[in-house]
Amino acid sequence: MRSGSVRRTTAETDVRVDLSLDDPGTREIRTGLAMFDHLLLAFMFHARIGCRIEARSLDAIRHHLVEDTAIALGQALDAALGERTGIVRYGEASIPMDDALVRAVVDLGGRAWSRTALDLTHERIEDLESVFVPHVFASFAQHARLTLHVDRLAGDDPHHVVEGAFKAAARACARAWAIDPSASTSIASTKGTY
Ligand SMILES: [Mn+2]
Repeated sequence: MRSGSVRRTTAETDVRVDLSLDDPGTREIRTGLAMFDHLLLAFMFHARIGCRIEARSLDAIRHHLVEDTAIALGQALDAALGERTGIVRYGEASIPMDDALVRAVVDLGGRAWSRTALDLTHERIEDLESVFVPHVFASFAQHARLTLHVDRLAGDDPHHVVEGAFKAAARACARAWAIDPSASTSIASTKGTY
């Protein structure tokens, strides 16, 4: 069973994340930001992850809360993936949501990189600042040691675009960490290591 737990406590936030890649039984998410909870739940649901996420702001600065939650999520995923043996490694998903169409492509080979091109022009989406969205993906990718490219292919409604992005990233990730039954070696790299 691939699982990871992280407790990250700083002067700014207190974040606890428990993830289970292979047991989607429970999903409890509380960050205090409704739209962020909504997006994280969409991610966990579509990645088929069981999770408990409790994030509390200690300094009332929203940027810190969102960033530290993404860092803890990435660290918990890195722990859950372990040696990353036997996995497909790459994943891709394009997800429509009415007017919106978003593509996410993932590499779990240990290279931390993120590029988010969603063309968000609204300052806020519900109670979440748009500028946080690429920062969440970047912090998550850095600490999970994965490469993530997210592109808006179509769409005007920013709620649909952003929700589509989280769902696409989730489906791409789930495909990438799926166990590959045809893998001839346990590491999906010609180097024999990530
Ligand atoms: Mn929604």
